Amino acid sequence: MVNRANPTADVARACADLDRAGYCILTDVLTPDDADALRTRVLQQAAAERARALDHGYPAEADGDDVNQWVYTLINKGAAIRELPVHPAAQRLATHVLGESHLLSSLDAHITYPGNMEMPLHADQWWMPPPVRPGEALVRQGDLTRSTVPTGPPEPATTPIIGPLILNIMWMLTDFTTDNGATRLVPGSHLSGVSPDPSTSHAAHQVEGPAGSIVAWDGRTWHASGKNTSDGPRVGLTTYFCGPMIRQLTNGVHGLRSDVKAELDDEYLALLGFKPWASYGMTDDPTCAVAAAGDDTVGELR
Ligand SMILES: O=C(O)CCC(=O)C(=O)O
Repeated sequence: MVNRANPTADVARACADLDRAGYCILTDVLTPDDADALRTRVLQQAAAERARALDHGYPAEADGDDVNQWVYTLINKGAAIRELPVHPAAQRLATHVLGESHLLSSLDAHITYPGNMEMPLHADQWWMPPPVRPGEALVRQGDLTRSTVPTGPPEPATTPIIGPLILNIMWMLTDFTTDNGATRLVPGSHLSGVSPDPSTSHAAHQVEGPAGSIVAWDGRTWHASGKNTSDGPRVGLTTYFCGPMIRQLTNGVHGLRSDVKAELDDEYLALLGFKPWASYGMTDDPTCAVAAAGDDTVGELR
C-alpha cells in the first residue's frame, strides 16, 4: 500500500507526491480573498443556470444524481476564473506531469450539495487502450466504453503501463472536508494500469484542505467525489489538462465565445487548442500560431 500524499506548500514536494502517490495536495495557492471571490462567482453562475434550467448534473459517473451540479465551460464565465489555467502553480504541475506542450481540456466547477450521491471511483484516462504484448488480443480504440475497460486491484502492475495523459487540478473554493464531499483518491492506483472494478470497494484517502488549496491527480489515479452530509455546498473548480494530441473534454476552439477570444493572447489560445501541434489541429498552415477558422481559409477555387 502506497503512503498517502501529505499537504504541502512546496510545489517540488507536490510534484514528487504526484509521481509517488498519483496525486498531491498543494496549500496556500490562492489567497482567502481570491478564493472567496471565485467561490462567489461560481455559486452565482451555478444558481443562475439552475434557476433557468440550464444546469447539468454529473454525467455517466453517478447516474441518477440530480443534486450535484457541474458548471461547464467556465472559460466564458468570468475573467478571474480564466487566470487559473495559467496560474504558475497549475502550469508547473501540468508541465511536470504532461511536459511543455499541453492543452487545457476543460475548465468546470464541480459542486457537491448536501443530499448528493457518492460518485463511483474511476480513472480519468479510462479511454486509453491498454498496452498488449505482440500477438495478444488488443482493444480497438473506437470500441472502448467505460464498461469494457480492464479492471483490477490498485497495486503496481507487473507489465508495462501507459504514462499520464491527463492532469486534473481541483481548486478548493470552499474548505474540502470529509463531511462536505471532499475528493477521495486511492494512493498508488496510478501505477496499476487498470480501472477500479465497480463491484469492489477500495480504501481511499479523502483529501481535506482549506479553501485556496489544490488537489491534483494524474489521469490514471482512481478517484471520485464524496457524499456531502454537511449543511453547505462543496465548491471545486477543475483545470483539467491533457497532452497535445488528446481530444479535449470541452471543445476549446468551438466552445470559446468570440468576445472572450478577443481578450486572449496567442499563448492562451494555444492552451485552448488553437495552435497546431506537429501539424495536428491545423486548418491551412501547420506552422501558424493560431489556426484560421474555416470561413477565413481558402474554399473551392476554379
Ligand atoms: O468532484 C470531485 O471531487 C471529483 C471529480 C471527478 O471525479 C472528476 O473530475 O473526474
